[in-house]
Amino acid sequence: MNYSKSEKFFEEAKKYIPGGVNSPVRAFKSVGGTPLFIESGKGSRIYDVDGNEYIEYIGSWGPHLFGHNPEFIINALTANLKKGTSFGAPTELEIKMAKIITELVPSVEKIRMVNSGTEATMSAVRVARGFTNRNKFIKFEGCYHGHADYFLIKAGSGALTFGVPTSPGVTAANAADTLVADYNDIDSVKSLLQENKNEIAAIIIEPIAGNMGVVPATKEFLLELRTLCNEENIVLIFDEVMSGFRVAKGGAQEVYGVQPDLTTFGKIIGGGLPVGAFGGRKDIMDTLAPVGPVYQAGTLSGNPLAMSAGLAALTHIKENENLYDILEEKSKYLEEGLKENLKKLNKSFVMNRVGSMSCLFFTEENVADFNSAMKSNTELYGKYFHKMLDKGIYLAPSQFEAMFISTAHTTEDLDKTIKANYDALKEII
Ligand code: HOZ
Repeated sequence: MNYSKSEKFFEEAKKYIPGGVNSPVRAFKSVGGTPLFIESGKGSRIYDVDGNEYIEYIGSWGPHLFGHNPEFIINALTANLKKGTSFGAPTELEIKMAKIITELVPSVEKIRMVNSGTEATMSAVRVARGFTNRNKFIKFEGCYHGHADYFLIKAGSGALTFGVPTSPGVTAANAADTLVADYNDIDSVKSLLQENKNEIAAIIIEPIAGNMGVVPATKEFLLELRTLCNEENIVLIFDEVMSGFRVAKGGAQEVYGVQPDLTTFGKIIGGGLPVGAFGGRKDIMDTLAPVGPVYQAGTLSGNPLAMSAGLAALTHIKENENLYDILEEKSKYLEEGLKENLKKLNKSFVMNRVGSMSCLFFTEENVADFNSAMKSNTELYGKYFHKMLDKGIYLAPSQFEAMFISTAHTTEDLDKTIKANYDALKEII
């Protein structure tokens, strides 16, 4: 394929933007080569500035549950665009948005809109601290909760991709109240609780980790976390920025049957526009200003355009009874095809999948936590990524990101992907 225009754009971009990108993983640094500059997207396809077409599995890192640019989102945006882009004052759309989220996710009694997952998680921890009058919180190694200072400690996603899970610029003081436990290891949580009796405000977890590849928590682990939080009056926060409305209408908490006290959202709830949210128990949420003393605010929070796109997405989810069955069917089809390829090639690389979120790890050992994810051969993943790209399949440019399937992926798309996967693997192993 010819990538010359992308290469030219990248050189130009690097002059004005650090690394030429506005978010590090996009730079292709961990897989090598030049990032593609995208011109447009429709359904399961994206088109780069050189005119190349790809079947793609990033879906803007999660939001595009229905593929790129579905008509119903364009219509909602167009209708609202004419009314005004931002008021910094309440609109009816915000009520509709809050209402639909509380209907779909029963643990959410009240919700506040923000502009990104990062804002959602940082606000959720602040409100948990304000509610409990405690400072410390527990996160898990390899989980990524956005880039607020105190979360960038043993974090996943881009930080992990570049081997700097704990970022310079995070001061010791910032990190002091962040305690890190091991994913799926309840004993590591119990030890921290014992060492920090009555000091822990919150435990925050991605119930389906999507930032060290896809690594689901076990149900037992989440149930035990729930019990410990009840016993110690700790706020349990599920970071469902990725899994929310992705794996089920009610997110991972519906799949597992475990209710958190607070949930953070992003990605799908914006229908492709920048939206995040955090919500949960009424008594906790009501410690937020202007009802309570915990301050949190934002000029663009609840922005009418973002709300209209998000509301269109959530309404579509609410009204489509068999949506998640369709996604499961497509995702299973792809998983079985890829596993069949591995069998034919005598390789037993691990494929983790929950609904339409999945990850092919280049390791033959079970991946259940950070350390096992780290056993992946990232160099081989880089080779695989480029082989797939050359065959017209656009995957995440990092071993430690998820692969997302949308309702727009057709059987033909999936078959092409399975064939490309076989050919790519054959060429590199
Ligand atoms: N690491 C981010 C997703 N988990 C990447 C976001 C982006 O580059 O847009």
